[in-house]
Amino acid sequence: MTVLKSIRPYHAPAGGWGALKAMGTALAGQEVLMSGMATLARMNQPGGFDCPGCGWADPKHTSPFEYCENGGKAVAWEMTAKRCTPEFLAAHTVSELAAMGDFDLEMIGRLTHPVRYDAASDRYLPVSWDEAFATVARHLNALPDPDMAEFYTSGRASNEAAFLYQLFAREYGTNNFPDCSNMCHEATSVGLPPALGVGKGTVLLEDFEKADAILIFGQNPGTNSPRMMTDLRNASRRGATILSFNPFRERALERFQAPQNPVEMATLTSTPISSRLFQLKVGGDVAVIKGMMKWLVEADRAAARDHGGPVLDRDFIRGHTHGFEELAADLDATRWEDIERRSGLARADIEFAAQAYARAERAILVFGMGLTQHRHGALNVQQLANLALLRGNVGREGTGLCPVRGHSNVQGDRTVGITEVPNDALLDGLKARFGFEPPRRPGHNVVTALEAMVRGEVRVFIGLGGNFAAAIPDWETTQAALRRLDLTVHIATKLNRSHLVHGREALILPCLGRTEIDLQADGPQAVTVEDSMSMVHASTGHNAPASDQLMSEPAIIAGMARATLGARSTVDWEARIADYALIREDIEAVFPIFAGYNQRIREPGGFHLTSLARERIWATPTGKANFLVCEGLCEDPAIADPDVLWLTSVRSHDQYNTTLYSLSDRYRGVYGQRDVLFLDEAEMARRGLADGDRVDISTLATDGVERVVRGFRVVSHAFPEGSCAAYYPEVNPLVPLYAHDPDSFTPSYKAVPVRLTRSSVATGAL
Ligand SMILES: Nc1nc2c(c(=O)[nH]1)N[C@H]1C(S)=C(S)[C@@H](COP(=O)(O)OP(=O)(O)OC[C@H]3O[C@@H](n4cnc5c(=O)[nH]c(N)nc54)[C@H](O)[C@@H]3O)O[C@H]1N2
Ligand SMILES: Nc1nc2c(c(=O)[nH]1)N[C@H]1C(S)=C(S)[C@@H](COP(=O)(O)OP(=O)(O)OC[C@H]3O[C@@H](n4cnc5c(=O)[nH]c(N)nc54)[C@H](O)[C@@H]3O)O[C@H]1N2
Ligand SMILES: [Mo]
Repeated sequence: MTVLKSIRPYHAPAGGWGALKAMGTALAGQEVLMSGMATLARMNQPGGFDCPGCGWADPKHTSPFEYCENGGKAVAWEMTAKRCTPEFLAAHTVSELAAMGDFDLEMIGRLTHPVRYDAASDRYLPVSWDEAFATVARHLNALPDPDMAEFYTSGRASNEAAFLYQLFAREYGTNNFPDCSNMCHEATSVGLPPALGVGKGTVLLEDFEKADAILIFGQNPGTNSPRMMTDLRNASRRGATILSFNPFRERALERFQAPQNPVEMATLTSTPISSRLFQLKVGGDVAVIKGMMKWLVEADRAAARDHGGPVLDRDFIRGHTHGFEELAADLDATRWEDIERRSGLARADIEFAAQAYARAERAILVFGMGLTQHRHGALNVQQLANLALLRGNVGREGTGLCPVRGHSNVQGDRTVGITEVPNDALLDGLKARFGFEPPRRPGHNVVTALEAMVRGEVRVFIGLGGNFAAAIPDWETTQAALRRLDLTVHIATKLNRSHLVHGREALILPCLGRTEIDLQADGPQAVTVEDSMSMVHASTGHNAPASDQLMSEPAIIAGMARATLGARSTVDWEARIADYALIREDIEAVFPIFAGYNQRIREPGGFHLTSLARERIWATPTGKANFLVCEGLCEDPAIADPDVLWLTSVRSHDQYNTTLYSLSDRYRGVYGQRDVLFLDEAEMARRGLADGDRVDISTLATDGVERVVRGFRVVSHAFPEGSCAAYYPEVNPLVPLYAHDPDSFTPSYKAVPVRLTRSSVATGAL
């Protein structure tokens, strides 16, 4: 279905009939309307499968309606009746496929057979599974150093698949585990431990029922975790204060009509979500948070002088924390005029937010990519932790930090060992269980893997899911490096860009999806996943596989491992594939927090992996929760150009990362196009531009390399000064590889300094 290009402001609330209609359209578009509805009834239910969409938690008492518009789309995309067959691939050269758009590639449908790249015909041709595994083995065993191979993971992989994957790579000899979370919540995983002793969130779903205030920084729940809207709506109805900090006025942060609520649906009413929306500048979060903390500290001093009630949780600060004096000194030294300039918000507005936060007995601080994907991502997260600690909002009912994870099992993959910097406990655990000596050298993350590829030090790339070539920054350089590899291997469900940006030899290995029956020697298998709130539960597919040639992810990994390691492996791979319960026993042996794994996943809703910070036990060097000072307001001194705009990249309502469900973005009023630049009218006027004009966007780089995307249509959107936005991944060519957080290596996807010029290209290429 072609949608005409248009820009039409969206006036309705988020959710509602529009959401139901969109879900129906997605299922019908994939020709699975009836079977899709039946499948959705099993989603997030006991004995059913875990939604392959986002990582938001499932409520304990499930209603028969535990899915959302975008979960529905994710299922429709996996269940599609369309197929990418060997006949289709034989009929198209890779160069022809590469000329197609990402949306059209995905629309070809599910991959049905393993294929290998044939350079002579420039086509992907069928290959047997054994031959495919032998190819992987030949390349890996030919490398003089195992660190010349990269083992990428995307966060949809189950715990069982991820554990086997790291087992294979470590027995082979490397810790090179670039992972999608390196581009996502790594700033959380790296930023939080020095503050709280844990790198994960500290809330459970039931805390949302008790919080008096919920502050949402840089996260767009209506699109990226729509099931969270139910929790926000309930909180709003209870009278909780919801404050949002975002350069965009995201519709779902304003008003929501619950598709599960018959009254709102029948009467076309909706629930207001945010009490206030603070439109801050791109990258202005540290300034806002420091401003709020400055007010809190000063108000607390004033209260002490006037014998009023405390504003800070002084007992908690005294008994549980370290570094308060240094934080207060830093806040005293921070001037309001700098805070206002850097945040784009008036002092009165920041004080309003601080007062609302101070009035709440219990508060939850939610955050997403708007906070993590910055050069100061870890510092952002740490300042938010400071804000929580000042009022004792960690480790108490109805309070906590809530990083909203992306992929449905990105958190679980890290828990079961996908990490390039393994600790001794993990390595010793592997050695004790399996008897081989795992490598102790740190491996590569996404950025260091790409740097090594650019230097020519990598020969083989294996991707467990995902779309690496499209998700990464700096396409011109990084995609060229991918093309120079000896072998690229992708375990995937659908054809995507990464399969076309391939090495000299290439394999696409098609796997089962979450909704499909995984039948192995000992019977049908379930897998397990961990959600954003550290709940671990089982997922069982019930649909017939898209093709009888598909293998499960664990089976593909075991196939590669057996072919590569042969007799030198100490692992009985076959037994583990026959019965995944054995893999869970391995996980339990290596990670004691999984004690009783196989029994506990039988509990409805699964089990919780304990978080020490939730119990106010601080696994930090000081034994306390630490206030961590960040100097200044995280401004980039290298960029002094007065014309600079800071470009952020966001997801549309109709995409799942690099997977496009359509070219439209309903809530932001964009239809049939993605090559748009959201720009404020004042910034347009300053540049002599009008709504509808086309511009080229180029990066103000410090390495002299030209990075430009052309022909983007200007769309008027109210932003604070100096901020603008476009869609991910269309602007990834603009993000320099060097522009990453020095602590967490998270690329600065949410703040690229750019300049605009009127475009000579009449229409966008998209
Ligand atoms: N339907 C759907 N669901 C998804 C995904 C998807 O693509 N589609 N992706 C999944 C994944 S992997 C992830 S990580 C999550 C992502 O979910 P989110 O974290 O919501 O991701 P984004 O849409 O990238 O950006 C979040 C918000 O940050 C705001 N923002 C941009 N720059 C700044 C800034 O400097 N400061 C602040 N405060 N805000 C800023 C944007 O306007 C946007 O509203 O969702 C997951 N769920
Ligand atoms: N500019 C910019 N860049 C970004 C971001 C941003 O906000 N802005 N966000 C970053 C973030 S948060 C993330 S997480 C990354 C995402 O990076 P990735 O996780 O690498 O990308 P996805 O688009 O989620 O991967 C989609 C592909 O996964 C495959 N797939 C789907 N289901 C399955 C399955 O069940 N098994 C297997 N094996 N494969 C499957 C399909 O082939 C599909 O094409 O992108 C990052 N890049
Ligand atoms: Mo993500």
